[in-house]
Amino acid sequence: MSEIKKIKNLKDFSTSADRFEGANVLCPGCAHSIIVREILNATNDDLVLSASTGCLEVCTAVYPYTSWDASWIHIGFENCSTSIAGAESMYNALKTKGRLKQPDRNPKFIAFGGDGASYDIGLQWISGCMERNHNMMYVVLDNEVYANTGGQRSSSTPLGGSNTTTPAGTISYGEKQNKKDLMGIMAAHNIPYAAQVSPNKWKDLVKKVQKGFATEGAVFINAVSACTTEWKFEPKDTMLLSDLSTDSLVFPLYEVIDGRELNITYRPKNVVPVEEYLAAQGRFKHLFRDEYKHLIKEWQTRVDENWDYLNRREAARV
Ligand SMILES: Cc1ncc(C[n+]2csc(CCOP(=O)(O)OP(=O)(O)O)c2C)c(N)n1
Ligand code: SF4
Ligand SMILES: [Mg+2]
Repeated sequence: MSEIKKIKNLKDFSTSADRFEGANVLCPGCAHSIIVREILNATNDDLVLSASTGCLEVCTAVYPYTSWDASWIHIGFENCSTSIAGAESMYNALKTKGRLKQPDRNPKFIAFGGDGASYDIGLQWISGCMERNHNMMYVVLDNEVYANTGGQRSSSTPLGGSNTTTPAGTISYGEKQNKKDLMGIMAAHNIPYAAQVSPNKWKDLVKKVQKGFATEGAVFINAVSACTTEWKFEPKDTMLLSDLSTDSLVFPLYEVIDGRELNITYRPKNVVPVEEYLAAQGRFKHLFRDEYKHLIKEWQTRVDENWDYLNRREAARV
């Protein structure tokens, strides 16, 4: 068992163990890089990483350069999860056979995928990894859109969002479907640990990731990742948007242990109306037109109902 890394303060945390370099071509203000740094800086252990195709991969591995100072593989949407599960299985087999020179190093096996890769295309493969309970962490960088290919909707895209395949205009308010509850689906695999995180609440994120690293078995993390380009906000406002997403309860922060015990890990002192979250992003600006304003109410109702549901689950421990 490796030791849990001690973190003194934000400066110490943000400047330690840089295995993901700032040199990359992600858009200014992209939350992907902040989340990845927060996760990797939560441990000093060796890392075995994969990334499916998407902004994170495309912008950090422009041949012949790389931003990754760790074992890292770029692989398809489908097998980003299983490549890491395979590496973990191989590691265990070699350990069992006594063929590892340093069997006590306890590397961390982490797969990163976007929402397109995870909510849609790679879903059944992730499901298999979780069901087989591989000792790995799967992280979704959830920006609610296929960002890297120009902003197509995914099954994570929320109601009323304007995207290139569900554009808002005179005859449409944009996305017609509601966002898929991937956290619920993954927790229903009864895996040891599933959690939702956001980069603005870095202590909460680190605590959960370290808990995940200390867990024997499959861990699923859904990270809200504000996208300046597709959500349409100024790069300087990434943390403001992240605050709005957690404080409006659009992205509630919670964990589910063994598919049963649900704990809410952040309760905003002042809950922000969902309207403020929507108003801060260009992708929702049409919702403020008279004919679409009813959708803002629909949003608020859904967010309230979900919060109520999480609270009841927490109280009931089922
Ligand atoms: C099977 C497959 N289908 C389509 C593509 C084309 N493609 C490359 S990146 C990308 C968008 C990825 O979206 P997401 O997973 O949400 O990551 P993001 O770029 O938003 O971070 C798509 C559709 C692909 N590489 N593989
Ligand atoms: S398009 Fe969005 S996810 Fe992609 S690099 Fe830019 S801000 Fe990040
Ligand atoms: Mg995406």
